[in-house]
Amino acid sequence: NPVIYLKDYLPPAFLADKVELTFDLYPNQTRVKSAIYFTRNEKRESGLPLELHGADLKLISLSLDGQSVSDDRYVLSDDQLVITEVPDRFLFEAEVEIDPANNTSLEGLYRSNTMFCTQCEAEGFRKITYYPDRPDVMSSFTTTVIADKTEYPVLLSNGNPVDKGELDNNRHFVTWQDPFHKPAYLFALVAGDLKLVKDSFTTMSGREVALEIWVEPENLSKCDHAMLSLKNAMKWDEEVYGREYDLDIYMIVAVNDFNMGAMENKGLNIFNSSCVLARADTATDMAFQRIEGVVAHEYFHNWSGNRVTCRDWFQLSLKEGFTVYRDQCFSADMNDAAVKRIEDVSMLRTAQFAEDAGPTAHPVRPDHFIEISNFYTLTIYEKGSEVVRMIANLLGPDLFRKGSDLYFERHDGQAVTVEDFVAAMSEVSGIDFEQFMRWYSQAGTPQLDVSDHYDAETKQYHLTIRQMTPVTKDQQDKLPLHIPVKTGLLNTDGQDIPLILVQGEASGQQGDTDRVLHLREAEQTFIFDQIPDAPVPSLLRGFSAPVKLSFPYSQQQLLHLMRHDSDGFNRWDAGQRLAVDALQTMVSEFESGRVPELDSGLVEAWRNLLGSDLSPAILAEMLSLPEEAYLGEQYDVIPVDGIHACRRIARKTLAQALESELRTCLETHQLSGPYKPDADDIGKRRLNNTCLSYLMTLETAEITERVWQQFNQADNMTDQQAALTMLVHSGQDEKAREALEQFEQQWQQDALVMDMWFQVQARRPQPDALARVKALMSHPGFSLKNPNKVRSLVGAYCGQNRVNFHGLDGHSYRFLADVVLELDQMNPQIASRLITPLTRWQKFDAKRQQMMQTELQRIAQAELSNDLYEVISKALP
Ligand code: HT7
Ligand code: ZN
Repeated sequence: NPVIYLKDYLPPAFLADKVELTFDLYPNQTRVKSAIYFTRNEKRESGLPLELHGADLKLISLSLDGQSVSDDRYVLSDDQLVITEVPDRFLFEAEVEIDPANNTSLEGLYRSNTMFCTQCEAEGFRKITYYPDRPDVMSSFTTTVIADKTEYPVLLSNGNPVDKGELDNNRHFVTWQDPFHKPAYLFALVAGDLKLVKDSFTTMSGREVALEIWVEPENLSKCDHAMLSLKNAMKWDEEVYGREYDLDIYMIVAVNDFNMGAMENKGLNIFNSSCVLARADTATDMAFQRIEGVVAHEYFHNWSGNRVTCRDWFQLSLKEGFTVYRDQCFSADMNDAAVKRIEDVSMLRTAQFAEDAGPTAHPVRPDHFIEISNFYTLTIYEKGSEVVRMIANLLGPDLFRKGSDLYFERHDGQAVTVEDFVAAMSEVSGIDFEQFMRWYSQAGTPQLDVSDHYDAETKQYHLTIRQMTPVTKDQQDKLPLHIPVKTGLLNTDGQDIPLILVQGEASGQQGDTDRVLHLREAEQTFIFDQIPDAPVPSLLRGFSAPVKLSFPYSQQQLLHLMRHDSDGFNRWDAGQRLAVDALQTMVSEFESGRVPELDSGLVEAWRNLLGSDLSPAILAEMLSLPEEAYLGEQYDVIPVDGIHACRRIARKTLAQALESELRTCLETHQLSGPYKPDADDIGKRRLNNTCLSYLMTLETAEITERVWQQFNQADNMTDQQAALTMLVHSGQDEKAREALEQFEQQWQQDALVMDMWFQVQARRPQPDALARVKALMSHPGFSLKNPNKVRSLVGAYCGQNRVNFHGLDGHSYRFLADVVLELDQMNPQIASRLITPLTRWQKFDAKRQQMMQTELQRIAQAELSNDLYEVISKALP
C-alpha cells in the first residue's frame, strides 16, 4: 500500500493534446477504443517512458503512430502500462475490454439498474482505459457511444452532440465533443432508457442554454425542484461571482447507485437520485433543501473546479472548500441565512470536530495519502469552506469578489494549487496570508480560552485570548494560527456598545459595534476603551472561525445573550451553551447514581423563547436541545448512556413544564394552502414538529392520536415522516408497528421513500434496534450493493443510534465489522466510510475501547482494499 506524498509532486512527463474515445457498450464486455495524441512535457526531462494508469482492464490491442507495440516495449502491471522509447509526439491507440455489470465499486463505468453510467473522480477513469489519470493532464475529448437502440435509446457524454446515426444489429451511436480541456476525472458517459425534463436559461450575455434532467420514466414528476434550483444557481453565480455558463447544454442524470451525492462532470452532471428527485409527497423539507444545495454545488464547480481545476489531489479542498462556501452562501440567500448558518455550524462542530480529533485527522490540504477516496471528508469540504469564509471575511465582499475574479481569469484552463487561490486574494487586498496558510497545513481544532477583566476606574475592558491546537495523530507540533474572532460587547440593556480598541489588531472602524479581532499569538490581550459598565461579551459572532471557544459565562450572561444579542447565530449559541451546561450537570448526577433533574433556569429560558416574537424557523432551532453527538463531543470519555437518558429526561421535563405554551405555539403556526418548500413554511413545519415531538414525550392518548392523524393525513412527506419518527421512537410498540406497516404499504415502490423507512427504524432508541436492523437486511428493498440503502440502515444505526450501537454486549461492533468486511469486497469506498464509528474508540471507556479495538484487529487480519487498509491502519492503537 504505497503512500503518496505532496512533496514528491512532479509534473506529468506527457501531455494529452486530444483524446478520441469509442465505447461499444455491452453489460459484460464493453469495448473501449482510445486514440490519444501525446506530446512530451517540456517541464520534465527527455527520454522518460510513457506511464499510463489502468485498473481492471483487459488489453486487446496497442499501437503507436499506427504501428502495433511489440511485447518487449511495454510493461503491464495491475495498475500501470509503461511504454519505453516513445517519440516526443505520437498517436497512442489502444483497445480494452471492461465488465461494467460486475463493477460493484461504482467507480469507472458501471451499471445502475438498467443504465450505464460513469464515476471518474478521483481515479476512476483508469478503470475505463489506459490514461494519465491525474488532474494536471487536461485535454479535449471526443466520445462516440454505441449501444443497442431499444435498451439504450439515450446516449450521453460531455460537451455538445455532433453526430449520430444507425448501425447494424439494432445498434446506434451518438458522438459528443467537449471543446473545453478537462482532466479525465470530469469525463462522463450515460446510456439508458431515460426520459427528459427540459427547460432553458438565458445567460447574462444573452446565450440560450438548454437545461436537461434525464431520469427513469417513473421519476418524471420529481424534477421540478432540481430544475428551479439549477436556474436559481445559474442566476446567482452570474450576479454574485460574475460567472456565466459556457456550453450550450447542461445535463443532469439521476442514478440510484452512487457513492456520493453528485458529480460535476463537464456539461453532464451525474447525481445520486436522492439529490435530484423531490415531490411534496415523497421528499422532506430537508431533502428539498439538500437538492437545492447539491444542484448549486455541482453547477458552481463549472468554474471552481472545472474551468480552474486542481493540480493534484492534495489540492482537493481548493475546489471543494471554495465550492461548499459558494453553495452555503447561495442557500443562505435562497432561505433563512441565520438558520442555514446554524445548520452548517452544528454539523461542523459535531462531525468535523470529531474527525479532527480522531485517528484519521488530516489538514485541509493533506500532505500524504494512500487512497485519495478516503479524503472526501468533512475536513476537506466543511472545514475547507470555513477557511474560505475566513478569507472572505478578512477581505470583505468587494475585495473577495475582486480576488475571485482575478483567480478565475488568471487560471482559466489551468490546474492550480491552494497557493494560487490565496495569492489572488492577497494581491487584491494587500493582506499578508503567510501565517493564515497554517490553516491549510495544520490539522486539529484550535481551542480558544477567553477570560476578561473590567476596570471600573479606567472604564477599560480587557479580553485575553489563549489559543492552543491539540496534537493530532498525524502531527505533534502545532503553531499559533491567525484567527479572526468577531466580537461585540453588550451593555446591561442588551445594546451593542461602540468598540474603541486601544490594544490589539482588528478589522473595522473605531466605534463599530462589531470588530474582528486578529488573534495571532498563543496569548493576546485586546483592550477596549470607554466602556461605561462591565459588558457581556458576544464572542466569535457568526462563528467567525472553526474553533472551540470557552468563556466562563454565568447563566445570567447566557440568558442576556439569548435575549439581546444582535448576532442571530450567537443568540442561538448562547441557548445551546445553557443547555449543554444543564445537561452536563444532569449527566454528572446520573453517573453518580442520583436522579438527574433539569435546571429550572433552562425551563424558564425555554418558556421565554416560546413567548418571544422570534421567527418560527429560528424558534425551532433555539428550542432544540443539542444532539447526543454534540453533547458527546464535550467529553474526553463519552458517557453514552448518561447523555441519552438525561437528554430524554430533559425533553420530558420541558414538555411537562411547558405543555400549554407548546400547545399554543402549535396552534399559532398552523399552515394552510398547498405545500411550499420555502423558508417560511419550512420554518413553520419545523417548529410544529418540534413542539409536537416534545409533547409526544408525555405519551398521552390524545397526543398520540394527533400524531397518528398527522401521519395519515399529511399532504407532504415532512409531516408524514416526522409523525412516523415520533410513533416509531415512542415506547408504543403497537402503534409503531402499525405505522411502519402502513408506510411500507404506501411507499414500497419508491426506493427513496423506503430509505427513510429503513432509517427511522435504524435510529429507534428501543433495545431491539440491532435485531431489527439485522432482520431488515433481508428485506427485499435492501441491498448491500446500493450505497443509499447501506447508509440508511447500517450507516444510520452505527452512526446515529449511539445508545444501541455502543451497547455493552459489543454485538453492534461485531455486526459493523462483519458488514464492512463483506462490503469491502464490493465497494471499498463505502466500506471505508462505514467503519468510521469504530475508529473513534479513544472517546469511550476502557471496556468499549477494548471491544472496538478487537473488531478493528479482526478486520486488519483480512485482505483489505487500499481504502479500508488506510483507515484501519490509522485507527489501530
Ligand atoms: N466532486 C465530487 C466528488 C465525488 C466523488 C469522489 C469519490 C468517489 C465518488 C464521488 N462522487 C462524487 C462531488 C462534489 O463534491 O461535488
Ligand atoms: Zn464538490
